[in-house]
Formats: sequence, C-alpha cells, structure tokens
Amino acid sequence: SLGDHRAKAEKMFGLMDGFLKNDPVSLQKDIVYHVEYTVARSRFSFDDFEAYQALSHSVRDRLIERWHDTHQYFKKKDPKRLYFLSLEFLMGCSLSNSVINLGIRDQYVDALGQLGFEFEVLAEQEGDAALGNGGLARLSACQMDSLATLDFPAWGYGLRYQYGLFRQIIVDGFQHEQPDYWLNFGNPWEIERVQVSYAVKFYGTVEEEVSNGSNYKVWIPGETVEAVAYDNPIPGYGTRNAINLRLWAAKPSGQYDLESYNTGDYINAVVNRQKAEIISNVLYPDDRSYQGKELRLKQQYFFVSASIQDIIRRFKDVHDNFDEFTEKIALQINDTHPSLAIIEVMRVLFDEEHLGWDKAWDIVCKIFSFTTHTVQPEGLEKIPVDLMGSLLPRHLQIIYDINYKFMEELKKKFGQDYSRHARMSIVEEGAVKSIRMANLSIVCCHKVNGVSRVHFELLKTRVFKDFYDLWPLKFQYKTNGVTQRRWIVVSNPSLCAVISKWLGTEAWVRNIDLLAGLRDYASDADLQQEWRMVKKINKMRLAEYIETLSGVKVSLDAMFDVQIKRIHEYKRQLLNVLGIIHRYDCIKSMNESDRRKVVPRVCIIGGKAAPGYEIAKKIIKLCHAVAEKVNNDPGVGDLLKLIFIPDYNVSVAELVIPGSDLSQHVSTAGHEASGTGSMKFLMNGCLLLATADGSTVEIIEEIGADNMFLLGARVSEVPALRDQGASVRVPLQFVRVVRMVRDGYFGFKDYFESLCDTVENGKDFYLLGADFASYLEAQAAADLAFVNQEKWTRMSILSTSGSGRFSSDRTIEEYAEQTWGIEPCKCPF
Ligand code: GL7
Repeated sequence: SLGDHRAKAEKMFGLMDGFLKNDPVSLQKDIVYHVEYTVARSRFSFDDFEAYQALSHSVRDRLIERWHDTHQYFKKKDPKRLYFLSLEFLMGCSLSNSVINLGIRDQYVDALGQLGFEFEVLAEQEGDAALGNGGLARLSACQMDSLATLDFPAWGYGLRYQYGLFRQIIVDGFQHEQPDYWLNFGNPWEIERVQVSYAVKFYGTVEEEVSNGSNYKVWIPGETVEAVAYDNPIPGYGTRNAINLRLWAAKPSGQYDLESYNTGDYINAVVNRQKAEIISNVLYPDDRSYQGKELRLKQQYFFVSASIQDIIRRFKDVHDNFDEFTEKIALQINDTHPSLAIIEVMRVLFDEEHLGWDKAWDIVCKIFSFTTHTVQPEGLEKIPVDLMGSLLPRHLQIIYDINYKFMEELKKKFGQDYSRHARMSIVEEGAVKSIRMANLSIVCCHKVNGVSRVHFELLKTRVFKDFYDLWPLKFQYKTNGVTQRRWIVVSNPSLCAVISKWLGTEAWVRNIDLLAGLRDYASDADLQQEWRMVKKINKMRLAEYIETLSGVKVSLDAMFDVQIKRIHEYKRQLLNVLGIIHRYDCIKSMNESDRRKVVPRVCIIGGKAAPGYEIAKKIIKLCHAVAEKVNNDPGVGDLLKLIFIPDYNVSVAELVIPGSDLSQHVSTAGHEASGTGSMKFLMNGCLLLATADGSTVEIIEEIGADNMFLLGARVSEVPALRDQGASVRVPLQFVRVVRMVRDGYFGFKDYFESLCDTVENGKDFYLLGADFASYLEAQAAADLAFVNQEKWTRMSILSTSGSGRFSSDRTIEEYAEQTWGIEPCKCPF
C-alpha cells in the first residue's frame, strides 16, 4: 500500500543520514570512496583520469539528489510540461558546469586542494559530449541550461549516439575524419535505465480491424527494436531544480525470432538481433543538407516513437483520459528532424486510443510548436515517399489524410490556384515524390518560430511566404541566445570575478540584464586596467595552447583575430583567408617605417567541414598552405601569424573565445539564420567584425554600430548584386589575391583551381569579391581602434554590458510565455 511504501522510503532516507554534505571532509570522503569502490582503483595508486572519474561520481551523486527531488515535485504538482525534442545536443563537458550550477565549486576546489589535487587539472581529463554538429545543437544545450535555471518543468529528448561528431585531424593540411567513440571510458554523467524501455516498430503492413462496430487501422510491424533510456541530469543555477535530458539507445528487442531459434540457427539469430543497435550508432555529420537516407529516417522515428510512448505513459500515470492532455503538455520540435512526432501522436490517439480523427487532430494542433533554423529552401528536409511508405506505412497514410484535408481547405480559401496548392502541399510531386517535412510541420503546429528578426522577415517574404499569407499569426520569432553560465562563468572565471566585483553582486548570473550596469564604468581607468588584465590572462592561456598544438609562438601584444565555426562557403572563411593573403602581401612590400605602424595579428581559424563537402575541405587546406608560407617567412615575423586550430568543439570554444580580441561573423547577408557564436564573443568582451546578417542586426541595435566593425552588403542589397553576375564591381586587390592562389604561390595549384573558380567569372554566389573592399576597410578600422587601447577597452566593456539580450534565459522566457504556455515550478529547498 501507499502507506507502507512511504514508511519504507522514510526508513531508507533515515539510513542515508539525510542529504549528502558539502563540507571539505565529506567531499574528500566521497571522492576517496569512489576511487576505491566505483572506479575500483586502489587508494595507493590512481592517475588523474581515475581521480576525475571518482570526482565526477561524487558530483553525480549530488546531481541525482536534486534530480530526484525535482521529479518528485513535478509529479506532485503536475504542471504543464514542456517536452523539447531535438536530434542534436552539443553538451560539451559537464564537470565544471555541474559544480558551478550546484553552487559547490569552491568547496570542491578546497577539498581537492587539501588532498593535493588541482580541480582544473582533473577537469581537463573530461572529453566532450559532441552529440551534434554546430549552432543548432549547441543552442539546444544552452536552452536546456536556461530551462533548468528558470525552474521550468521541462524534459529534453534526444538520441544517445555511440559515435558523436567525428574528430578532425589534420594531415599535411588536409582534414581527415576519425570516429569519436566518446563512451570508451564510461560516462559518469548519464544514468542507464534498463527498466525504462519501449519497443519501436518499423516496416510491415497496415490492416483493418473492427472494434465496437468501427473500423480501425492496425500496423503489423516487420521489425521491432528496443529503445533504452539514458538520463542526463541538467542542474539549474541558483535553484534546487535539476531537469532531465533523456537520450535513447537502440538495443535488440526482447522479442525472440522464434523461427530462427527453432531452425537451430542460433548464431545467426543472435547476430541479427545485434544489428538493431546500429540505429543509434552514429550522428550524421552534415549540418545543413539532407540525403533522405533510410538509416537517418529510422533514427528520427526511433527517437520520436520512444519519446512519445514515454510522454503518454507519464501522462497516463496521473490521468485516465485525454481531456487534459493539451493543458499538461507542450511539445517543441527543434527543426523538422523530430517532426514525425506529430504523426506519431496522431497515430496513437487515432489508431490506438480511438479518440476519433477530429479530436486527435485538435489535440495535435494544440500541443506542437516548431522552430526552423534554416534560410535556404534547399536546406529543407524531404523524405522520399517510397522510403516513408516502406519504413512507416501507417504514417504515410496519415500524412496523406492530413494533406487531403489541407488541400480541401486551400481550395475553399484560394479556389483553383493550383500552383499555390502545389507549392504548399505536404507532398511534392516530381521525379522523386517526397514528403516536405517543413510543410508538414507548419500545417500541424500552432506556432512556427524563426531564430532572429532577419530570419523571420525572410520566412515571411521568401521561404514560407504562402504559409504566412494563409496563417500570419502562426509565425513568430525568438531571437536565439546563449547561456552566460557556460560562456562566462565556466569559461572565463577571471572576467566573471571582475564583473561581480564592479556590479557588487553575482546576481547577473541569473539575471543577465544587470550586466547593463557595467556601462557606467566603461571609461573608468581602474575597471579598464582590470579588464585588460583579464584579457591578458586569457590570451596567455590560448597562446600556450597554440604553441603546444602547432609549435608556433605568438606575441601577446598582437591582436587575436578569431573565426571559429563550421566551415561553409556562406560563412566565408575564404574571405578571411583572402584578407590574410592581402595583409601578407602588403607587409611584404612595406618599408621599415611603414612596418613599424602595422598592428601585429594572430589570425585564428577553426572549424570542421562535412566529410563530403569538397570545397569546404579545400578552404581548410588553403588555411594551412597560407599558414605554412606566412608563419615561416622571417620577413614577416610577429606581424602576422595564421593558426588553424584542429578539432574545434565546445571545449575548444571555451578556451579560445575568452582569449580573443576580435571575432569574425562575415556570412553573406541573408544566409545565417541567426548565428550564436557572435553572442558568446560579445559576452566575453571581444569586438565583432561582422556583416548585418542574422542576429548581428539586433546586436547592432543593442551596442551601437560604432562599437563594432561592420561590413558588406545588406540583406536587401544582395539580390541585386547577384543579378549583376560577372559585371559586379570587384576591387583589384581581390583579383590579385585570388590570382596568387591560382598561380600556385602557396603551392597546390591544381588542387585550388576549383576553389578559385567559386569566386570568379560571375560565379561568386556568396559575393566575396563584391564585399572585399568593405571587408578590408573594416579590418583597417579594427587596426586603428586597437592602437588606442583605452578606446578599444571601452568598446569591449560596452560589448559585454550590451550582451544581456542575447542570453538564452531571455529566449526561453519568451518561448515559455508566447509559445509553450508553461510556468516555473520551483522545487522548494
Ligand atoms: C542553424 C543556423 O545556421 C544558425 O544560423 C543558427 O544560429 C542555428 C541555431 O538557430 O541554427 N541552422 C542549422 O541547420 N544549423 C545551425 O547552426 C546547423
């Protein structure tokens, strides 16, 4: 009975002697306990990695306490919950973030110090959880941190890939990909829940069944795979709340293939069962293109089906009908990748719960919202109908039914405008008949969000114009944000201390608007001096890293100029490299007195190219070829260095961003939906050299155009420039630097030919030539500003103080109020 259960629970809790304690001796005892019993190393001999493992387990215990309490509390209160579905989460490392959010970092530092360990050294033992590609995936991670911190009753769902994003290694300047088997040494941050598992069906046929005098469809699967839950507690900052990120792993189904066992083919039966695991094996490493692969669709449905079963099971634990479903549940789909969830809920409510089409449809339309992260229509996901029909036969039927009703609605509204119907249809006719996942999502969701104002304008006027005309109120935007916990407190402790000192409080860590208070001291000589000291410390850390990586010694007096992000033509790393070639060319032709005026630069570039993206890989090679020449030219010395940082990931970003003076965000206007890297640099007081694209437009509004270096055509000017084709005005310097690459000045003449072709002869789609003069001017303005360190520091302080709007806390508050309709549910202390 419930009473017995409670008595048992009380007794057990009493045995535990209450919650874990955080004084140094208790922490030390716990760490030593985990060395001895969890890691099973003798206390007489264990290395830093084993010490890290023991330390992590002791932190994990504390996380689990809060996580249990939070879930107990959510269960008791039964508030409306948000379920955040994303195929990608770039969590990075957990140790430092966890102890900071739990508020026990100092205690651990002390406890370890007394044992003769340095916290930082142990923290470096951790490897990144890289279950995602780029900005979209890191955004999910930042948003989870905000959801926890702001006490929202939320859950994340995703896939537990065995292989995260590939490791990038560079051999002779070329990118090579290596598998990232991140689970090799165990993962203390997850909790395996073998008892939480669901069967996920694939293939098979759909049959009719009569029940209570009505006809129903029944899906008879051809294959079943088991989804097992792995829970990852996400602690909030300054709260007892810790929410859950549940990741699914594929395991062979418990169902026996009786036939093979009976025929005595035991070995083959076991081997075939094992094949099920490949579903969650590997993350697709392309961040903006879709190939309609079967395995990818399987991954999507696997993750969606398990999540929806879990959500409905939890709802049914406390409700015996679906009347309150829409008041208790909001489902957010991160891009279209999880959009099959919509159809899955429809299928369960209609086929299995027998709610009837209208009621099921009404529920679906009220609970789902969707955020799109794409600008290019070509980037939208399409699934070939044949593939959908074979893997998910019942889902295809439901999609057709939804589309039929939608087309009827269009006919009523727009009459016989068939080209409009064709554009808006969920089903695309053509050589390969396909399902348009974005159209499906827009039709079924109550809100469609963009990720910045510029993006929203493009959605309304180009990408989803027809849908906007039909349902203007469905469309909104929530400008992206990043979490200051990770991007200042964890990664830049020195800056964090200075900010808290000058604001007289640490409250900005939860309430970022307080950062604006720094504005008053932007010209204060004392703050300026401390601010520069912080930068110097971070530059030293970065310089050491660079030297270890590349053997190149860089000068701390140089301006550290950074561009780190996925390599894409539209992000224009090539513009940066061509600018560096121009700078090199100028230095080479200078006399001694001119050289003395040059502001020394360390140009840092980092990022991964999708394995099949040839041009992006050539850009990486060009970086190395130019670096080879420039860095070894004794006539250039400290005036210019080019460093390519390999294997860019969250941890590398945490090291590089605080140590940069200037950062580049120079996408061709109209191509970056938002961009979030710029926000991390802004928070850390790095000045931006940027085009007026994505969220940069809003950054300009916050900090003012004179506190950054703007360049290039605007969104509205781009189409006309493109139309000019080969007759667009391109400066001579541009022609010259491209020629240097073409002529083999940096070697690899033939290899770089096709790269040069992308920016010349009227084929310069991303307008590098058209923007080159403006790029060089912005760079010159940055040089000029850097010479005046007082002015530069003021701009830097104003950048940090103006970054408040770009916290994911603000983004999440907006979503909670305008899209999800959820309220905080704070677990009492
Ligand atoms: C992206 C956008 O390209 C990027 O501009 C945006 O900041 C991010 C988060 O909204 O989403 N879309 C996308 O497919 N990737 C992104 O980073 C990989």
